[in-house]
Amino acid sequence: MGQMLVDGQRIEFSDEKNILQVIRKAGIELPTFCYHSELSIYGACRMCVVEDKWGGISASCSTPPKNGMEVYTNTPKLQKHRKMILELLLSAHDRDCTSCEKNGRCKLQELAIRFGIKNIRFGEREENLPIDDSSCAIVRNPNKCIMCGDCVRMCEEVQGIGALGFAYRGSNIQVVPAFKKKLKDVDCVNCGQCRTVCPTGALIIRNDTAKVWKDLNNKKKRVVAQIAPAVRVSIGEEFGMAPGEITIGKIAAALRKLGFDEVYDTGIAADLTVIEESKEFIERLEKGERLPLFTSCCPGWVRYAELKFPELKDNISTCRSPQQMFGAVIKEHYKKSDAEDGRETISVAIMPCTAKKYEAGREEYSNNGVKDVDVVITTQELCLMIKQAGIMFGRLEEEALDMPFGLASGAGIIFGVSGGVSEAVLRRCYSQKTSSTLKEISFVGVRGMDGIKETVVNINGKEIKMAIVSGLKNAGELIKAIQKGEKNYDFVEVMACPGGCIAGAGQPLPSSKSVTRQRAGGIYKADSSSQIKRSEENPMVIALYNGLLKGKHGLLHNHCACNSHSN
Ligand code: HC0
Ligand code: SF4
Repeated sequence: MGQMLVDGQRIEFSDEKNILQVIRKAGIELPTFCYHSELSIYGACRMCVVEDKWGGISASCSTPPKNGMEVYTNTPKLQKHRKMILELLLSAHDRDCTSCEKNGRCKLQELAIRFGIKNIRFGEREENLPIDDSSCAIVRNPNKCIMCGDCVRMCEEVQGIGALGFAYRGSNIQVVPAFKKKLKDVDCVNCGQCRTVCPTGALIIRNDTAKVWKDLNNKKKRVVAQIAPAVRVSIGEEFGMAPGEITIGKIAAALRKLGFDEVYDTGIAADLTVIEESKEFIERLEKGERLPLFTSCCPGWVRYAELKFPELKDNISTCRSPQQMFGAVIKEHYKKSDAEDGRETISVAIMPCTAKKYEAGREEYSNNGVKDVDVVITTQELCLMIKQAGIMFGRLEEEALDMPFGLASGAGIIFGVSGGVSEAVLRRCYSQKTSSTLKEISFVGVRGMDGIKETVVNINGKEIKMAIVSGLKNAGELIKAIQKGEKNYDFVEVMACPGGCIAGAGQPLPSSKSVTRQRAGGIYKADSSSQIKRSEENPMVIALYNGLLKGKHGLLHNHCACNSHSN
């Protein structure tokens, strides 16, 4: 515990690691491009500088607080310093702000306005570097990069991948994918987390809305939407609503106004996943083989495992992700009517995730060139479409989803948060089906935002060890501990994004740190108010197993060694 003076105000500190945190405690918003509390300190942008009582200047993010310290945050010297940095950044920056995707949300633009930058005294940038749009998920525009290194640290420190790095020196310095290759040719898993910290338009989500508009305007196409669990608790933020507010009814109304023919819930396919994955898990437990079972619904994680731990191939569940189960089921469902009425069904997935774009394009999810999921758009892209159409989202009357694929159990909905898949599988595996069992399950340690959660549960007399991981670096560390024999589990849930899909890179950019928790609260609230809590009790799922899926369980699985899914 200590005290320091910030602009003459006495502020106490205890576990603050740097004076930037103490200054924020004083209610002063110091500008910074490269400071993120979850990443290491880089101290490169120097916007957060402070002046001491002797006129010395230092970066507040990399200076630890000391008792009796006295700093000033807004002196003429600091104002001049910050303006100079902004002018230098702007002079090297592609300034086509009006057509930039980040217009209105760009940190550089925001600070240039805040510091009243009108003229840039330095010369214009000379060359235009090529835009890298090779990735199916992320577009990289080096002309808008300000070298803060946030993306590099995110990819390395949170995701444990290191797909991005610095190349060249001095004024030629650039952030580039490893070995200066294109993004699609390096170990990028398309998680998009680099893009969540990029302050400018240097990293943006690939925009696939044009494809959707084209199909919506074609009468010969039956355009069918599936809505992922996490979208319903975040989309409202873009329209002034609170994070966590459940807006599934408004999403349905908006999609119909946009011209979608049918509007369904990915959560029903999550219910199918619960049933298939639980069966697979119990079988493996009985045989004592291919354990731990790793979940397979997060495409960023699956790609990471393929690249970094290919030896785990047989441990990963053979279940397709809910997105891909839904795609396969929907194409099967409309096969006959498409042939009869001469229409083609286009399946559009609305996801919080950029890696879902990659997943839908994987070879195994196409049949003779026809994809199970034709287009994936993120929550943000849907917001854009809603705005383009002039729909006032907040004012929409709530509408119900369509049947037969518009009903998900609470278990299917909680997939959207880290720990949700595990909780849903436990609900299925426990033979006791009382409401107190449900409560018990929610308290065993599956909930919460920790990057690694561990729990031991007793399923029908057998002790089961589970781990729930989010963030790929955490996943890598856990796998290494398993491989060294230091850890032992039966079931491991992995989600690439810290906190799970609610924090996917395709979601609206969170306005504060508490947003992920609020979204999680919304997901659990949707579960609490759901009349059906368990996947196997969803009448639409039961009807599917008794109808369309009879003899066709293969639609729900990737190839696997056991061959037990043909019926
Ligand atoms: Fe997720 Fe999913 S829960 S990955 O986070 O499993 O994107 O929301 O749609 O597929 O259901 C994302 C969210 C999904 C899938 C489901 C799973
Ligand atoms: Fe790294 Fe994910 Fe960004 Fe790819 S999308 S560069 S893996 S953070």
